Amino acid sequence: MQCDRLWKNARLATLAGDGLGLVEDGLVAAHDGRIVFAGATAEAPSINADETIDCDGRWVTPGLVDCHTHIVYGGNRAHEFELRLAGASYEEIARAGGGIVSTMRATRAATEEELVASALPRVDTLIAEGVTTLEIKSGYGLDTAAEMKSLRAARRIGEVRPLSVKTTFLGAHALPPEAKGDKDAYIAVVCDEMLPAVVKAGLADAVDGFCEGIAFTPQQIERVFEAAKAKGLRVRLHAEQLSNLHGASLAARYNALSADHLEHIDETGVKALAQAGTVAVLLPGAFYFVRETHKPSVDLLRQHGVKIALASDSNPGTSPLTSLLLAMNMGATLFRLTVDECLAGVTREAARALGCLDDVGTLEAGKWCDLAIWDIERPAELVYRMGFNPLHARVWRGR
Ligand code: DI6
Ligand code: FE
Repeated sequence: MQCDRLWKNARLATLAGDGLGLVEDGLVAAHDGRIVFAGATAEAPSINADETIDCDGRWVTPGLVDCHTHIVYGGNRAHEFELRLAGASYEEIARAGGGIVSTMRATRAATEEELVASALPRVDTLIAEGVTTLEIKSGYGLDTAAEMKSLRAARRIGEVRPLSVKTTFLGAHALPPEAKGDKDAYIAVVCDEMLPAVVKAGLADAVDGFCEGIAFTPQQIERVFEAAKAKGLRVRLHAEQLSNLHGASLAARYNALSADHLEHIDETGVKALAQAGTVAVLLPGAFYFVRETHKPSVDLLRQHGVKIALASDSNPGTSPLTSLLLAMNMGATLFRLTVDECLAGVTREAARALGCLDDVGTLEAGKWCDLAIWDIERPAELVYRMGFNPLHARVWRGR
């Protein structure tokens, strides 16, 4: 077998199948950016590589996948953080015209270039930890021009960095002030104006919404989902974050890729996700940062066989986090996820949540050769440490 590049003397966590897919003495071979073999050295075909890299026994995992971020935005919300430290709640600040709307103002005021420039240091922090696929949502523009600007900035990030970017249109994130409290009228604009423009420009890979008391009702979200379906786009949903409006069941009814947050999900919601094969994306950074106390019911998710992903939710208001390693530690410490669940949650299950499991998320022949190579003795170290980055090297599409 001829290939461009071969990584030998590696310990692999392929994540293929259900578990970690551990291989003690393994190798990965890539050709034209795709994996042609990943597995035990003893089972490998004879390979003739242009370049061979000796991993010296290091661990190799799939490149990490951050499947839920709002990483493109203007300004920051350090001031609101101070208000919260003085006793104000997230919901109080949002209702007083701060929160998402304050980031909307800064996002509208920024140029596309400025949005890219301010996001890149955050994106680079993720890249430095081995992230090779990144989902980026809009939702801080809240009018057609600013939503499109944000999504163009997101696409641009995938052009200027060695990284696969998946974009998600989140027009139904919050009500902009010019809507004067009329949520139904705004949702009509999202469906009839913003979404068609975004789709026409090829700027969205999926559609998301925020189903919550401070955001939109299930009925309003359903209109967005209908519009997405008509355009042939898959949906996902911010559901059950601060209360239970039965968003998970709604998402499942629309065959959603994922339902995200889920702190307040009940068994009916969990069953619906299981039946639809919708991935539960848990966001411990947001849980931690808003000092939520109601935990997502991981036991119910396990019991019903719902796949669990973990993401940073990187955003200025509820999760100013740019570390999937720390998200894993929080998933384990706060939600009691196992090491295997955490590692699968930022690789295989995150890829499933983005609908790109055929291309990334595990080390298997045919997928992009996206690798993270780690200076660790055992995979649990990736979950166990806090604020320490053991990445040795990162490979995106074979390079
Ligand atoms: N849920 C969240 O945690 C973020 N968006 C959402 O729908 C918060 C976004 C923000 O506060 O800026
Ligand atoms: Fe979010």
